[in-house]
Amino acid sequence: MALNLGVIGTGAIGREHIRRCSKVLVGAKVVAVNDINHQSAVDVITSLQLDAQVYDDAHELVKASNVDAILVTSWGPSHEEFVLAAIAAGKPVFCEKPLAVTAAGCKRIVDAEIKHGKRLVQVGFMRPFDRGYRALKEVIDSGEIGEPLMLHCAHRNASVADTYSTDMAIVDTLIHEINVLSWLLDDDYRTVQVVFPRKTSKALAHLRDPQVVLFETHKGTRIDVEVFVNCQYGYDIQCEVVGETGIARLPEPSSVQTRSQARLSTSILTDWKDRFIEAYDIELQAFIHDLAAGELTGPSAWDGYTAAVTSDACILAQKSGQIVPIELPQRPAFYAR
Ligand code: NAI
Ligand code: ISE
Repeated sequence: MALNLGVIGTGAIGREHIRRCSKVLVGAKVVAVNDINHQSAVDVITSLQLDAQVYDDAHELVKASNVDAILVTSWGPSHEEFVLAAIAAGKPVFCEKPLAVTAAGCKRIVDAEIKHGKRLVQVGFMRPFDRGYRALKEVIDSGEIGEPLMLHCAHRNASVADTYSTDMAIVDTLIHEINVLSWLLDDDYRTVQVVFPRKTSKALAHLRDPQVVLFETHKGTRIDVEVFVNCQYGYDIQCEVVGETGIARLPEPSSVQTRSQARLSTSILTDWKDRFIEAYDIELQAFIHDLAAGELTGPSAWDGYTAAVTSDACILAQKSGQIVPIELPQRPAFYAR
């Protein structure tokens, strides 16, 4: 029997997730949608020709008797309220990153879930589902390149909205690397420093761009992540792992190579929706499948919480220019890997 989904937030990623749950994935259908912009909710069900009800009150959607599970795809500051409401109703919830905008908010969700006694929350960290990162992890875990010593990474967006601020480079953008790199290395972060290179003339006055985030892990691995959100040329995610005996790189997304007009070329994607399209499909299919099987296994509320603790330290490091310690709490048995 199909899982009935209620979706809160019908903006860019909300529409994408509604489309994939309705047209691509198996085992679920969208029966209810909500957005503070009523017309946006109406437009999405009209354009996808869905038989779904529009709710003007998200809490009524959460409580609706025909809604089995919730997708939270609204703006970050509203996530905590809706995830807590889903837990209070005893309903599973897939929440886009960030789980909550503060570590304290994430902790409230962790506490509510533990009190409920069973995992209900999956966070929308899709990179561990990406074919390229999985292949990279297999190489690292196989021991082929020895112990990882250094990682050189980049997270580049062609451009960002005028409302994008310097701290969003951490909480909105780097948060994906915070999640995926600790998973990749099976290691935790110990310290962070943020340095600002020469600023690009393509960024608005209020935004410091690019920035370089330098982590040290507990095992001593050094990681540099360049976050550059006005790079102009495309959406480009890079990760190179330097090991004791070799180097492994995240594969480029597949694209046709052409030989034409005396040039050899391969196009670069421009949109996160396309770069991670398969990973989004897989993460949500896993959520639907795991619920049918009775146990969630994807990125947990604990992963959302530790990412928020780490991003808080990154923000302090942005402001102080200093090396800031990252003190991650002990993982409870409830969230055993
Ligand atoms: P968006 O601005 O395009 O859409 C957000 C929608 O939520 C808007 O339609 C807005 O009206 C609605 N909304 C805001 N507050 C609400 C509330 N209290 N109740 C009901 N509806 C509300 O934003 P976008 O890009 O879709 O991002 C949404 C979330 O998804 C963010 O947390 C963002 O970080 C995350 N995201 C994750 C991505 C990923 O790669 N995993 C990619 C893009 C976004
Ligand atoms: C956006 O919110 C995302 O989550 C994308 O994956 C990321 O690449 C982008 O920088 C964010 O703004």
